[in-house]
Amino acid sequence: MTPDARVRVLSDSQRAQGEIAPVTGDWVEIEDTEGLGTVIARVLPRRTAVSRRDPAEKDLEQVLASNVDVVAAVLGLDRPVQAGWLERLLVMAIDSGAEPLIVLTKADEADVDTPAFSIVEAVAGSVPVIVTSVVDRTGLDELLARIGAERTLALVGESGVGKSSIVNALVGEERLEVGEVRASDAEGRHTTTARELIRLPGDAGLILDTPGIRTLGLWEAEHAVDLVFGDLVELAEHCRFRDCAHRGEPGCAVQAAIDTGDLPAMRVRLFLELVDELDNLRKREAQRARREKGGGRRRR
Ligand SMILES: Nc1nc2c(ncn2[C@@H]2O[C@H](COP(=O)(O)OP(=O)(O)OP(=O)(O)O)[C@@H](O)[C@H]2O)c(=O)[nH]1
Ligand SMILES: [Mg+2]
Ligand SMILES: [Zn+2]
Repeated sequence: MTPDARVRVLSDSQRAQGEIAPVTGDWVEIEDTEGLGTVIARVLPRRTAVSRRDPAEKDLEQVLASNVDVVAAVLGLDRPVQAGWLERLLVMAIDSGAEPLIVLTKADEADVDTPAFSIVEAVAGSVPVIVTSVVDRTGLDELLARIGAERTLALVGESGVGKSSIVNALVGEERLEVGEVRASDAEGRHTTTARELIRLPGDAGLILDTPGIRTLGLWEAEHAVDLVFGDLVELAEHCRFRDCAHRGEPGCAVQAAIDTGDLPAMRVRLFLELVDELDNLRKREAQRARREKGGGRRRR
């Protein structure tokens, strides 16, 4: 979009392979050329960027969207909530530099006594949570209020949780294709295959839909300790023992905060689970690295 019109421009393949390939949400400079027509001359610096480490190439950062103001980690209440998954999604949201938000979908299908709400609350910390349903329109006004004119909200989450359905509900028409989920395990079918920026009617802002993501890895898990559980890391500095495991040691500041009711016990449990999981992940990584090194020697 330019101030005057919507234009179609080329992104030459050389640039697409360069250090900054344009992604959905970028502001770009365009120029007219002789042979190619209008092309992208430059990608302007990004205010925020939703990114993950490329699962295939461990150290490569993959930018999924840029210049968004709010990143919503979307979870479906039609399936069990995995704390570890939410932690990793939140890392993407917080690390983007935008405001993080948690959106729970399909409230109309939620079990009344599902543990989902307490798990989400324990992980969320100070991140706001909005419960929605496109069937009875629960929470949609609340979600709209988080966007607002000239702001952009990006939706990220697993396939089938209802990201595109939210877009359609806010736009007021079937703007995007929506896919069924498998009845046995609520697994989605990866209906959305491209990222798309959509303008909401009545100057209500923009919404960015993304394809479902399957994996977030070690990098996200490591950063979850600081980004999602930063308050606990800080608190733990006040434990009497430097190597306190917060599992009943004397002088444990974490336990003290649970006892005074300042800290939900569930939040601490999930934190300790993450720390354990990370230990295991790191051990396995180290083993794999050793194996790969050994294999290399044998080949020589
Ligand atoms: N009951 C109920 N079903 C919903 C709700 N929102 C979405 N669904 C259903 O969930 C399924 C998946 O919805 P989509 O919007 O395609 O999910 P998505 O997150 O965009 O999935 P991908 O594009 O594959 O990443 C569809 O069958 C929707 O009708 C809701 O609030 N309530
Ligand atoms: Mg979709
Ligand atoms: Zn402690």
